[in-house]
Amino acid sequence: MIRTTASLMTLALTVPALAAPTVDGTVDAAYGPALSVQTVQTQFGDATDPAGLGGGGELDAAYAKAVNGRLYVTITGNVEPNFNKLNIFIDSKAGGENVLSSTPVYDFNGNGSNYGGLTFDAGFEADFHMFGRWGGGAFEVDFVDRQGGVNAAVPVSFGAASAGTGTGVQSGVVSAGGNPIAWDIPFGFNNTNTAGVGPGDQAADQVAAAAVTTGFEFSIGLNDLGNPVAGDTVKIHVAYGNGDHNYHSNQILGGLPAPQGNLGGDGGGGFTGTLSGIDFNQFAGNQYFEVVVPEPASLALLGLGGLLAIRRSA
Ligand SMILES: [Ca+2]
Ligand SMILES: [Ca+2]
Ligand SMILES: [Ca+2]
Repeated sequence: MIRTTASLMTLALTVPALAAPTVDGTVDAAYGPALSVQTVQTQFGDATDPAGLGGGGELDAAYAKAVNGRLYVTITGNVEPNFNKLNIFIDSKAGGENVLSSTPVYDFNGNGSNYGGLTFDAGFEADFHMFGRWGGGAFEVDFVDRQGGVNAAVPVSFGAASAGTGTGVQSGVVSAGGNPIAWDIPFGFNNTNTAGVGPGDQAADQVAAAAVTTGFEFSIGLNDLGNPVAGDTVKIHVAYGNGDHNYHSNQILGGLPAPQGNLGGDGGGGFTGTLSGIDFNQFAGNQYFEVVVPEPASLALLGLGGLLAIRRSA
């Protein structure tokens, strides 16, 4: 009786580790607990429209998991339909930029160059920049290989939602074109959250933030991220800012110490035309979170099989 219970517990602990999330903008149990939970209220507006079409933007929590050769990520919260940007920087291979270069030119009016001078926490060297935005129609996503910041013309893959356009729940695909991605990036966007963090610059209600289940979700092939292998750590930094990439909100994951207002472009809420004054070393804690690439599912199954064989022979 005890042995049976132990075996079932082993199964219960092991099976979720093999399950891949469904990419639809809603957090699956397959992710496990959040890797980062918001620490400050939002100064970019608190979303109140249950249809997901109103104003307000916030980053409530982050979930990530590498499984079956792909990285799955969900950022819960809201993205205002005014072309404000949800920015996700990924450090998944050697090299990259700890201080972003202004050389790469991408996005509307080449505004990606406004990131030049922004400094991440020590140890975070960005390789890729993904960003999403919408204006009430289709949710759109770009994926940029920054190539170390040394080239102006960097490869960019783009995708717009193909389902649910104009509503608060959408989905689509950033199509593989070989450069920079060899495999599609499916994404889901669900903007219907009206809870989570409230408006302001004070400490966030982290229980409420962790309870939000909807937001932006995608998966990407590990081979399109420099092919991190089992045991490697992928670091992810998330920032909510304006459409021109020159004014950041106070919604960052990992979160900023509270109280904290908008970062603006100078780190203190001021507008300078670029993000060059932001240095995340000036804020306690890491403004990124980590996900470790696990052993391949086949090896995990082997481990489970071996464990059961030992129990049977006992
Ligand atoms: Ca890197
Ligand atoms: Ca909220
Ligand atoms: Ca920091």
